[in-house]
Amino acid sequence: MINNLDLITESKRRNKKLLAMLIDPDKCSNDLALQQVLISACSQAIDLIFIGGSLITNGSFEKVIGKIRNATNKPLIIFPGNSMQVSSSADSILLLSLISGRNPEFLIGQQVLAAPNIKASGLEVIPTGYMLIDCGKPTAASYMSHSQPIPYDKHGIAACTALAGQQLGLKAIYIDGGSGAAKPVSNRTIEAVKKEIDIPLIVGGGIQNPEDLSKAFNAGADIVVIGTALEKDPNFLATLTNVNQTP
Ligand code: 1GP
Repeated sequence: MINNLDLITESKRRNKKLLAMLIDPDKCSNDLALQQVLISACSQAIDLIFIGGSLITNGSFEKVIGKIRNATNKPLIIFPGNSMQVSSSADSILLLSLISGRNPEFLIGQQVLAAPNIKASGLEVIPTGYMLIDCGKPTAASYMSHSQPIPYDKHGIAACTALAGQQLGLKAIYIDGGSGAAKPVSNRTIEAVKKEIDIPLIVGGGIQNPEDLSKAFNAGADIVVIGTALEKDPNFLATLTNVNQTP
């Protein structure tokens, strides 16, 4: 029985930081791009593979998951942009509730639509409070979810939102500037959220270099997610040797 939540929680307990690669199937439209993605996914630096996207236009969700599954046994976790992104070829799914927003469709509506498919898939469900932070520009996630991100410098709002998520019984909190954010979530926000919660903290959006990654880990992220930087430069991982993961 796959239990990636246990793996994540146990890593947090041991202060072993985890690096997650985000794969957007829409960006793997040609074989070369897919090949690059698979090479990165197999890199030793990557602990977890997240897959999903705000909008998938090329119908490649299943195909890309299948290719990743064939290439590696690393934990493969769906990070769904909507209720259609469910596949039994993955291990787990972050069942996201967009707790930073006030759009009921992404707080509970999409989850209701996905519930029967998730049950039938046999995926491990990881209930996750998802929080968008305004990191300098509108992102696909904020646009597609019709939700207003938490302002960049409102650490208190971010902290209380995460705490409420934990009190509601969610098992992880993901604070995200959105894919391709102009800058990462601030250290102060990560620290403020970390101080309030005991459950694992996932941080992503706008991580562009080893310094950004290091800062996010040091501020309290248990898992850092990188997508765009890896899409732009497959050699990015080679620069990370001294950054992650056990302090
Ligand atoms: C987006 O947190 C992820 O939801 C990753 O963001 O693509 O900016 O790395 P980037």
